[in-house]
Amino acid sequence: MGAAPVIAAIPMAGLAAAPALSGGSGPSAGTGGDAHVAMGHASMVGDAVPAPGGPGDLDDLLTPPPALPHQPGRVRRYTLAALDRDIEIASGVTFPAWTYNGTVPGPVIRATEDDILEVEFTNAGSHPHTIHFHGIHPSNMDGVFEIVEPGEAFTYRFPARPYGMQLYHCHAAPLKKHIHKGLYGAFIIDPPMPRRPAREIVLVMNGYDTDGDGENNFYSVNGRAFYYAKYPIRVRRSETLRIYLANLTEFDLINSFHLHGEFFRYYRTGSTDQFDYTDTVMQCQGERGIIEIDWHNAGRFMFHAHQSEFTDLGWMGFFDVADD
Ligand SMILES: [Cu+2]
Repeated sequence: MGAAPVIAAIPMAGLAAAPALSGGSGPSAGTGGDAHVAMGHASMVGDAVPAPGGPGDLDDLLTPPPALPHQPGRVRRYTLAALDRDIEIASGVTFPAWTYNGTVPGPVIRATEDDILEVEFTNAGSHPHTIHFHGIHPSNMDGVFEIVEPGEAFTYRFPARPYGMQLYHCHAAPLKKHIHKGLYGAFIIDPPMPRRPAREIVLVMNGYDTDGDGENNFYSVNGRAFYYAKYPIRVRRSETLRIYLANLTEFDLINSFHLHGEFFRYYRTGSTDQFDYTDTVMQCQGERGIIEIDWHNAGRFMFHAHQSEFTDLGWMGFFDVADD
């Protein structure tokens, strides 16, 4: 093959703090105030990829808590705190985030249908926040009317339903800002009849506007640009891979997931048995679904947004499928 492909076009705004990227031939000319500056050629996968953090850093966001058997009335407790936190979202690029529990996205919440979900929320941030869950619940648990001021707390408590891939996010005004700053996460509700065994992971798609112009400069899954290109996700060919996928990208109308070399079942929202058989899905803001992959081949397979700009700005990764 020819020259290695360019993987990253780092926006101007990120450059001040960005270290030199490996293998670069120097920035090329920009195209104006909104210019993206090509940082040269770098490896597309492995250690040479410029991505923040070390291996395993995102394991708590990638791997959901295990599903529990159906037991109506059982209480599932979670504790969430809103925290202002500077986080590294791309190599050398820090974002002043508003977080749940210090990460973007926030922690994965999981319950089985008919569990009582109890989320103790403390606002330790500098702005008023709430938690709005998707799903079925009373209006006084909807995260819209009870604004939780800094230093205050609120406990959300309601039966978890319906089963499927749900999500949660802050619903304080202005909504666009509170979501974009990072207050969102995955919320899985398991069906009464357990899903069949699988390796399970969570991928939350998002973006970051680092220069305040209302457009995203970086994209990722689980919060860090190019992370799963640097650290491919290892899976076994004999094991179904189940992906709980959600789109919390602000500013852009849609995001998407495309898998190379394979097809998968896609259950939109995951609340029925209906699925599409495809290799590409599109999600609007707030949409989510469940992907199930039965691998035909071992090897290294890329996954990424099929909006090429999102791919180049961080939303891409790889599965290493091991034969066994
Ligand atoms: Cu908020």
